[in-house]
Amino acid sequence: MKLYSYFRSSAAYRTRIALNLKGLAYETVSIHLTKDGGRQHAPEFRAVNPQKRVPALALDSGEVLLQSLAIIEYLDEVHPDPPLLPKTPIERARVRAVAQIIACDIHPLNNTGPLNYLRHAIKADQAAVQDWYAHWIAAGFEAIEALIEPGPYAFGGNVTLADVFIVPQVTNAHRFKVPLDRFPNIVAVDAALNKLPAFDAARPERQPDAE
Ligand SMILES: N[C@@H](CCC(=O)N[C@@H](CS)C(=O)NCC(=O)O)C(=O)O
Repeated sequence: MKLYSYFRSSAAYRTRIALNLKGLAYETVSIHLTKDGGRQHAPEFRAVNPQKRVPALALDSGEVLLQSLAIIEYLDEVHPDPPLLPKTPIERARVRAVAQIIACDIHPLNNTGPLNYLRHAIKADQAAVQDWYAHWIAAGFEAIEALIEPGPYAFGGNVTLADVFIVPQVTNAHRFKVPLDRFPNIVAVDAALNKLPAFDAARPERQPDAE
C-alpha cells in the first residue's frame, strides 16, 4: 500500500497510527503541502485525489481511498484485529462521537485553507489567527474532556478510534502552543497512548519527510 502523507498533516497522522496498530506495512509518498505553492495542487496528485488533500491510501489493487475516517474504518473492517470500535452499538456511537468532534468540528476550522483565508482574505493578523485556532481546539476539547473515561486510554484499556484521533489533535495543540491545563483527562490519555509503539512510530518527527 502507498500512503500519500505529509509529516505535519494530522489527518495523515491518524491514518499512520491506524496502519501501525493493524501491523500493516506501507510506503510513504510525501506530498509537501507548502513547497511550490503546495504540491497537492500538482496534476499528478490531483489524478490520485481530486480533493487535493492528504491522506490518500492507494491499495495494492490500485483502488485509492480518501478521507482519514473513511480510510481508517475501511482498515478496521478489512483487518478487524485489533478492533478500533467496541462491541456494543452504544459504545461504538460514543467512540465515533469523539472522533467526529475532532474530524468534523475542530480540524476543518483549523485547517490550512481556513487559516490562509483568515490571513489573506480577511487580513487577520497572527494574534487573531492564533486566537481562532486556540478557540476551536478549546471548544472541542471541553466536550471531549467530559466524554472520555481514561483508563488509561479514552474509553478504557483498549485503544479505539477516539484515541487515534485524539493524539494528532493534541500534537496540533502543542504545535500552536494552546494551553491544555483545563484538559487533564485528554493530557493523560495522550501521554498513555504515546508510549505505544504504533503511536510513537506515527509521530510527525519520525516520518521520512520530517523537517
Ligand atoms: N477531512 C479530511 C481532511 C484532510 C485534509 O484537510 N488534509 C490537509 C492536511 S491535514 C490537507 O491536505 N490540506 C491541503 C490543503 O488544504 O491544500 C481527512 O480527515 O482526511
